[in-house]
Amino acid sequence: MSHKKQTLGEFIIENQTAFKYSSGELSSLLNSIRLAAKIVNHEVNKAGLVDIIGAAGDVNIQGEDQQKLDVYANDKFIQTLTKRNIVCGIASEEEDDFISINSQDENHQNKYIVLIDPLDGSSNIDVNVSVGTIFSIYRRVTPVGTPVTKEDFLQQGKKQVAAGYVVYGTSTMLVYTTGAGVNGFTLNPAIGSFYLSHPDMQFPEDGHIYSVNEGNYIQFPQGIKNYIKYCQKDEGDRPYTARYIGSLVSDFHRNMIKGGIYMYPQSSKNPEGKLRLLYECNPMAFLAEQANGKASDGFTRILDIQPKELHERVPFICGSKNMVEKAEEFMRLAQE
Ligand code: AHM
Ligand code: MG
Repeated sequence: MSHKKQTLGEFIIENQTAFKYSSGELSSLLNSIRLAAKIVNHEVNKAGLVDIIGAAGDVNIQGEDQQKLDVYANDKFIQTLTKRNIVCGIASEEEDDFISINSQDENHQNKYIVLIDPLDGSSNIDVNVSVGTIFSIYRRVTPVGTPVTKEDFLQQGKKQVAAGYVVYGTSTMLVYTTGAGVNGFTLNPAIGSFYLSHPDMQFPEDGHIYSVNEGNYIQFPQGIKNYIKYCQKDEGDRPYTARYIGSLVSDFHRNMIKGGIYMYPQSSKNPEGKLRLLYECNPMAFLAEQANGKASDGFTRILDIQPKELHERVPFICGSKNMVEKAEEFMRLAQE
């Protein structure tokens, strides 16, 4: 069969045996995400048509306004993930605490933990700019059949068994990894199926795009300031091009295809950075490494960080390997 015609459903089944646990459960879990992604996509696509956009009035745990579509996406992913007896716990950007599934049933065999940002970049919705869903999957560390604990969620990113994102862009794509490379699937909205369109995605080792909210420049650490000046210097293949959508998934997706670096550093306003380690940075870092890229907090590999809190934030530098290493070098030099 030609790769171009392969659907996501077929791909998941065909690659199931390559996965070390290979029980079919992860395939089923990925299929739930595929299904929820289609439902959310349908709703996101008509955001401009129906009166669903705008703040729902709630404020999430980080003190940010929640858009109605965030709530919708959160509900749909949780509903879909809960239905099959595979997932034992879910943590979401939109939920203060983790959700324990089947915790009353001692016979349940559910092994997987899902961490999710159901609709990232949602402030972009009312201006018709791309948003995304980010997901991260682990195997639980506590015994099967017992209620999940925080320990199941606070695992280092390198323990992820799968991660991915959906970008609701000019086309909708689902991009994921199970630790054997990164593959991208594009939704054909007429048929409602995702097709393998971007097999074995790779960050170019070098790039010419830098993505950062430069409005925060004055508040950045000196190493980042110096790196930004380096990007702007008229020398060799520089200056680089600045591209910042303000939607992590879209900025990452573009940089992976074209070559580039995304940065959300610490600042005096956000001393820990803004992005969340567990359901934003770790999944993107896993994807980046699987696509020959790199992800760091400026000094440490993101996937090595031991999380302490569910909603913990971390400075995030991610993208083409040589660019991330250069930014790290500037961080190191500024420390000396
Ligand atoms: P959110 O989870 O509240 O949507 O915030 C995450 C988003 C990222 O998608 C994006 O890269 C970043 O926040 C943009 O932040 P800023 O507007 O401060 O540049
Ligand atoms: Mg988010």
